[in-house]
Amino acid sequence: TAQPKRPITVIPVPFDWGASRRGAAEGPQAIILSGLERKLQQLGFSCTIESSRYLPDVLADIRSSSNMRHWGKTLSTVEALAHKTAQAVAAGQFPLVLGGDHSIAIGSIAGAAQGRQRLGVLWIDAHGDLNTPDTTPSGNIHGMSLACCLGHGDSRFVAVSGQQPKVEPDRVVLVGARQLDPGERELIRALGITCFTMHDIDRYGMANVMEKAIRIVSDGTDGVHLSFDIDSVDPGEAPGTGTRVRGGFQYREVHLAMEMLAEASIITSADIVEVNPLLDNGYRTARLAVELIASLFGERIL
Ligand code: 6HN
Ligand code: MN
Ligand code: MN
Ligand code: MN
Repeated sequence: TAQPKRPITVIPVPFDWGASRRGAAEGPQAIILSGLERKLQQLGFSCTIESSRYLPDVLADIRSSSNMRHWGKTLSTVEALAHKTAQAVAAGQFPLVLGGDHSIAIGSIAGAAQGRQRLGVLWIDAHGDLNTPDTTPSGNIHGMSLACCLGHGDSRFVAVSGQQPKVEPDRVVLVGARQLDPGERELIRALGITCFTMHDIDRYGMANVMEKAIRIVSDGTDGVHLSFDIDSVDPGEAPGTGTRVRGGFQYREVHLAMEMLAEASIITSADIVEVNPLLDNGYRTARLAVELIASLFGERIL
């Protein structure tokens, strides 16, 4: 069946103050230079790459605390991104947000949730990003973004763009987790969030896991946001990222996941985050990101 091809608005977010190291801010440029636009056009999409001028200049903002590092810079950035993402949705476009570190998902999900009552979120990541200022081991906001979207954490971040929470726990699924902090495990249990760990993928296979994940995030929802952290992929394939964890997705496994999402045709907005060209082996990880985006938008082998 022919899928309706909504125009894609690529939204770059050159921001990395939510992580403990620099470099993810160069991710959008690296992904764009790796041929994103031409690839999407080959797949039949009309595609606009936004400039990053919609983002405020945050350098002078030094508001920070030990358990919410650089929160001032991060808050103004995610507020601007929420607005930009919501505009794209309202214009009938597919927002494809390029990170940047994973803190930016607070903004993209806030934007995607505007005008929707029952957003689903598929969070593909080696981590849970379910810490709060009370449980964070690092103070890095990129480890707290999913918790914020669920209404847990710093109230200024939970309240971005008004509506709170952005998403209900029974419409959230994690895939690929293999490094969860104690507080994150507790929150997953307390909220009853479905989490398919690497153990589940080893045991049941990516196809089974993705079938289940797709069913849960699309059941009764009015849109599904994909938040894809490139560190879900094994560091052997994706070395260019800041918080590498061994034992991630293999190359075909992660493509299969994206291909199944294309087939299911459920994703209405997405972010791809944590590509760090400063830690990469050339453009290897950025190029992988473009390939995975292509699979997500329907590229097939035959
Ligand atoms: N990411 N759980 C760790 C923390 O600092 O909270 C790591 C977070 C990594 C976040 O990869 O998006
Ligand atoms: Mn993440
Ligand atoms: Mn809503
Ligand atoms: Mn991660």
